[in-house]
Amino acid sequence: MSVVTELGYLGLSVSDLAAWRAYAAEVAGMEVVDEGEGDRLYLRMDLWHHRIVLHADGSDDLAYMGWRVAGPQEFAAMQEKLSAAGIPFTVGTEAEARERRVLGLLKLADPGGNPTEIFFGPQVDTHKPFHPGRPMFGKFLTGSQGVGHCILRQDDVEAAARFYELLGLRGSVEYHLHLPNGMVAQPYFMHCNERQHSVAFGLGPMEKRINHLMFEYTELDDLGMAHDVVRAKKIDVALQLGKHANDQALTFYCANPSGWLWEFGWGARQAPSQQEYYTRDIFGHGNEAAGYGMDVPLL
Ligand code: MBD
Ligand code: FE
Repeated sequence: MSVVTELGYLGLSVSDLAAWRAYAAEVAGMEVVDEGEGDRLYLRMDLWHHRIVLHADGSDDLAYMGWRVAGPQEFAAMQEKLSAAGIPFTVGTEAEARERRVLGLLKLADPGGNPTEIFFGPQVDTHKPFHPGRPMFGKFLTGSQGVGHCILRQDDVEAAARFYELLGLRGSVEYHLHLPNGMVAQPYFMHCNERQHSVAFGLGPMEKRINHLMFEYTELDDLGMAHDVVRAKKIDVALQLGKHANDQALTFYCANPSGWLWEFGWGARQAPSQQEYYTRDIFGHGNEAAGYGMDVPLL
């Protein structure tokens, strides 16, 4: 049985690399690494070579997501599982694996058409302490929980759920949200480790592949500091500070330089072993800046 263990890395296509460099460092506190290639920057959140690559190729959307498997045996077993399920994939060449700083790489697409990669063996720079882009009280919460979570575009939620189940994630609908138009939004959340969800979908049609990336600080004060910076820079906030019912993280959502959202968080609980659903959040998460695909009433 081969299952993915974490959302390990993301590639983002961006048009304004300079704006992203400033946002990642000064707003989020990530370490920006420029290796002089000219067409990309790396964002570090821990000891990995990178968790995020910013590719300056202009589409301002998700470029790819990387899901980790434990090692070479799991990597081979995953290929057998995908083949048996009739899911097409290509095995990354040595050059492609080196580009991602991994030992082994598969490339495929999820049912929504989102470029998806499965890898093992990330380059971990244990010799290079994490150095935040601005002073931080603590760290980014990664480790066995991976980068964070994403909400993705999926036209067919059932197909998406079956695909991510095959990869080894579990989950279900976790909210029934009554919309002003009388419809009920039923977002679907899936996990593969203690992080309450690593991927979610089912919030309706989306312009981009990705609605948001959530990442988490270990210290509440870092979330507060980020919030102060966002307010001082007058960056659009789509959802105000609030606490989700499912992961119970304190979060807010603000625009990134590509015009989609980063959800800054702290204090999430771990995934419970049995499914639950909710009809609203615990507090906050008021809707503020509209037009970011998060105009859903969570309260
Ligand atoms: C989340 O992380 C989220 O983005 C939404 C919309 C609801 C619950 C948890
Ligand atoms: Fe989220």
